Amino acid sequence: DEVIREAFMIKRSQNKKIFTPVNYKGRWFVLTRKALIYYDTDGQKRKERGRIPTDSIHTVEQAQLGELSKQIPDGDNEKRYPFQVGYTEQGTDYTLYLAAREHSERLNWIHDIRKLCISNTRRVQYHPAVWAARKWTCCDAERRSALGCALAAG
Ligand code: 4IP
Ligand code: ZN
Repeated sequence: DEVIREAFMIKRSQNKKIFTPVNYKGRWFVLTRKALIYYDTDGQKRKERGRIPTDSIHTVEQAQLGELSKQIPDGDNEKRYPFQVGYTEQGTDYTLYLAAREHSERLNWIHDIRKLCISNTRRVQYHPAVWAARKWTCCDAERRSALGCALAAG
C-alpha cells in the first residue's frame, strides 16, 4: 500500500489494558490508505507496535495533553503540537494522542487522515483533552464514556 505520509512522532500510551502506565514513546508513524501504523523505529529492521485501520477512525482533531505531557521523554522536551485519533476496535472506543514537531506538520496529518476516513460516521462531539486520574481533564466528567464536551470540525 502506498505511503501517504510518514514521520517520527511522540505517542501517548492508549492503556488498552487496565493496569498499564500512562507514558510517551517516540515511534515511526506511517499512513497508508488502509491504516495508520506505528513502528519502534524507521528503517529495515523496524518492528510494528500498532495498527489502526482507517475505516475504524471516527475523530481526528487537535488535542491538549496538559500536565502529563511533562512525561515526554528527555531530549524531546521542545514544544509539541498534539492531536488525537479516535477509533473503534471491537466495539470499544480508543483515542491515540500524537504530538507532532511543528504546527504545520500537525495540520497536514489531521488533513490527510481525515481525507481517508471521510466516509466513516463522524462523531460530532469529542474530548479535547485526555482521560487521566479517572476523569476527563477538559470537562471533569467522571465516566470514560461520557459524551464529548467539544464540537468536532466535521
Ligand atoms: C506501554 O508502556 C507502551 O507505552 C505501549 O506503547 C502501550 O501500548 C502500552 O499500553 C504501555 O503499557 P511500557 O513500554 O512501559 O510497557 P507502544 O506499543 O508504542 O510500545 P499502545 O496500546 O499505546 O500501543 P497498553 O495498555 O495499550 O498495552
Ligand atoms: Zn471533555
